[in-house]
Amino acid sequence: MSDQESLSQLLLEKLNLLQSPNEKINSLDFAQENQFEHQKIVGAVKSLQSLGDLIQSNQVESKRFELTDEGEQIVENGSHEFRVWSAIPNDGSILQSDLMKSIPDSNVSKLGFAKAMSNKWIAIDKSSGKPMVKRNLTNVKDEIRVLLKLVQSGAANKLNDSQRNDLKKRKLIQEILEKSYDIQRGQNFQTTIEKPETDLNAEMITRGTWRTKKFKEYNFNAKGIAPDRGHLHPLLKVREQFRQIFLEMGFEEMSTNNFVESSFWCFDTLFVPQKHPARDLQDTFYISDPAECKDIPRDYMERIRSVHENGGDCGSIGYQYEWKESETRKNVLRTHTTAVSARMLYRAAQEFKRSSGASGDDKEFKPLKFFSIDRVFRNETLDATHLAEFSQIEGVVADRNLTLGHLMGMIKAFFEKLGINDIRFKPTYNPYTEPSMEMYSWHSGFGKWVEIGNSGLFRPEMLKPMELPDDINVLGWGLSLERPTMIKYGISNIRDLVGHKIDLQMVYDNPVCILEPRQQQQQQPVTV
Ligand code: FB9
Repeated sequence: MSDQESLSQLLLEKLNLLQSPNEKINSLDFAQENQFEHQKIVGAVKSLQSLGDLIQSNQVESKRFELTDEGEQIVENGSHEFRVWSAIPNDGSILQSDLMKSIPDSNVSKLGFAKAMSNKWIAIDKSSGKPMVKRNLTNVKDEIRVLLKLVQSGAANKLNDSQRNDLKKRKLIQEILEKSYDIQRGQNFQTTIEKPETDLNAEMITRGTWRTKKFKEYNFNAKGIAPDRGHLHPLLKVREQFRQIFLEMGFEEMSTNNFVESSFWCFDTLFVPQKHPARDLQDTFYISDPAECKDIPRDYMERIRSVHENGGDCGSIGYQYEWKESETRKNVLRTHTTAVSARMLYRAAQEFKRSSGASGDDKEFKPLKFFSIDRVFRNETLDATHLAEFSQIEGVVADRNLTLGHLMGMIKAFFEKLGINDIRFKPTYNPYTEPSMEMYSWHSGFGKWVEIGNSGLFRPEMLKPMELPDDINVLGWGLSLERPTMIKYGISNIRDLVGHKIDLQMVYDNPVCILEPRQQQQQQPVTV
């Protein structure tokens, strides 16, 4: 018979001894009387409850007092005031400072001295010019200690209200709210625990014993065993939220299924000069095989060459250097999804040229709104928030006469949907956008402005060679997926979010991430 069963048996026998059926036993009293852990009794009550109405029990709350650590100390060493009084020689006096020093814990000496004074147990005599402390009473009773011992022995009810309030005020005792059970005999009370059958088996049926057997109630509310199933990684949960936001704003997703990109699309079309540090080996992963990209539109490439060398025909002087085809054909792991945006803009420009060329008339240019969320790779120094790869989120809009105002408006509308409203813009530099801005938002938790992304209006040196109509401007902005996810899930080290060291439980236990906007419910803005 297990502990719990023997405890249940004991409880039944105790109940059986009660005079009347509606007499009750309290689980806490029963535990104290029999030196059992209350939790074990609660376990026995719960198991008896599950056997149908053998017993009746209802949860009750009771208050009781227990000593605080300081209270324990006083029971141990006497009250502060008593210790101060005791430290004074019975027949003499002591210098106040020596008295205070004689008691190691200054908290005790200070409180004790004040209390002993107010109890008129001691007095100060300054007649000698120095504060000498002497006893007023030759003997005193350490009332406090006595009362605390009573509380400790569970007899707090022996104290009167003012005594109890005084001890509470001195933080020597504290009130504990305790849940316990009042139990009494149930309709089908009996002292033998007949473990109900949990299964109907063939033998019971053949021998008909099922008729007399007691069967355990079906617990139709029992939660089934959670089927082992896959879990979306937090990054993918947040990615889905960002996707929804873009789709709500009428953006189309760009296909980003090519981690390997030519330097042409990754850098040159974006007017990133071939000597730009971002293209150095220590910043970009170059592919050794296939090292070179074959299919680059020849005419477009020549326009890129001239815009780099001398600005082409878009009112720019370019970079005035000798542009190399060999450099542009080098394959890399893309360092940003802006390479994909370049491909998309070029394709749109060529399509528009073809369609308007074919019809000859100045066809209406349909505004373009595209987004991408996918992996990019940078050969960066690894630290707590940087890996050699991250997921870039990018939005691009192409339309007639777009301005910086449109860009700011679009960025505000985008972050509004993340519950982020107070955004500040700071000028910055990107080779492919002018003007360019970093965005910052106030982070109340960190108590500082946090950079939440980058943006700009794509340069004519990038757009003209694509043969986009002159008055088409293109705005773009970008941020990472990891940063918001780390903030949302309160993760400070990127290695706890990505990689073989992450604790899968965190993935299982983390609810779906909702980056919902403010007006829905007074939710805390997503702290950036
Ligand atoms: O994500 C970034 N910060 C960020 C974003 C969101 C957030 O919380 C959200 C609300 C819930 C919290 C933080 N950053 C961009 C800012 C910094 O973290 C920065 O230090 C790191 N940046 C990455 C690049 O690091 C080298 C983040 C990454 C980044 C930077 C720029 C772009 C995209 C990602 C871009 C762009 C761009 C510009 C113009 C046109 C088109 C695209």
